[in-house]
Amino acid sequence: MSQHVEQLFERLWQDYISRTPSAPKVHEVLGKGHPIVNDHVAFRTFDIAPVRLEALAQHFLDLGYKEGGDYHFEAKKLRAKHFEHEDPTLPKVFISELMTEEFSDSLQAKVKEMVSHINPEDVKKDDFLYSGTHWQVSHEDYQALLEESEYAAWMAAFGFCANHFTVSVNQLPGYTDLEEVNQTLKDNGFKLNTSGGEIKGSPEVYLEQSSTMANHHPVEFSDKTVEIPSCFYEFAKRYEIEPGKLYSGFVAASADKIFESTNAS
Ligand code: OOG
Ligand code: NI
Repeated sequence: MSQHVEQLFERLWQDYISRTPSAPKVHEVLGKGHPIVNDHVAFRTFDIAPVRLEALAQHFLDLGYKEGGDYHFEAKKLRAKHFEHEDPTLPKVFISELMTEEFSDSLQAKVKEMVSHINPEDVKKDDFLYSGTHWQVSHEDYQALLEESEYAAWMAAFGFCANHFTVSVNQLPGYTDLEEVNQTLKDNGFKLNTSGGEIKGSPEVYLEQSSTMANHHPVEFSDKTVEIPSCFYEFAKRYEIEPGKLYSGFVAASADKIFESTNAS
C-alpha cells in the first residue's frame, strides 16, 4: 500500500511541476539538495456528482487516510475537508469544492455542461486525480466564470490536479521561522501572496502559512491559447498543541487567503 501511495504522490508531483516550473526551483533554493517533506497537497472540485469532494477523498480513504476537519468559506462559496494518514511522513490532503448552487444559473449551467463530459467510472481510476480537464471551454467562458468565481474559472482551465504542494517548514533543515523561508524566497525572485499579510495565521492558532503567487502557464482554450495563473507552492509551520504533538488541522481564515494565490496579480 505504501508503495502505491508514494507512487500516487510522485505522479501528482510530476503532473504539478509540468504547469508549475517554480516548484522544482523552490526545492533547489530551500532544500539545497536535501529532500523536501510536504505538509499537504491540495485539490479543488465542484459539488456535483460524480466529482464531489467525497469522490476525490475516496482515493485517499482507500489508501488508509482518515477524515480530519471540515471548513467553510462563506464569501468564496466553498467547503473543504482535510485528511491525514497515520504514517507521519505522508502529506495531509486538503480537498475543497465549489458550492455551485449559490451561483448564477449561467455558472451552474456551464459547470454542469463541463462535468457532463466525465465518465463516472473514470473518477474511480487511479489517474483521475491528475486527469486535468475532461471538457473544452473558450477563453470567453473562462472570463465569464472569472467574474463570478476565480475558483470556478481555475477549475474550468485546469480540472483535476494537485493545486499546490506545501513545504513542511518544521522538517526543513536550516530554517526555524517561516519569515526566514519567505525572505529566502523573495531574495531568489519568488513573488509571495500578500493577501492578509505574507504570513497567515500565528502560533496562537498553531499554524503559520505563506505561499508563492501561482505561475502563469499557457492554457489551450477552444479558441486560443492564453497564459493564466496555474499552480503555486505553499509553506507551513505547525506548532505543538501539547508536548510532542503538532496541530494537524487547517485554519479557515488563513486558507481563505491562500485560495487567492491563483488570482491574477
Ligand atoms: C486551497 C487553499 C487553502 C490551506 O492550506 O489552507 C489551503 C486552494 O487554494 O485550493 O491550501
Ligand atoms: Ni494549502
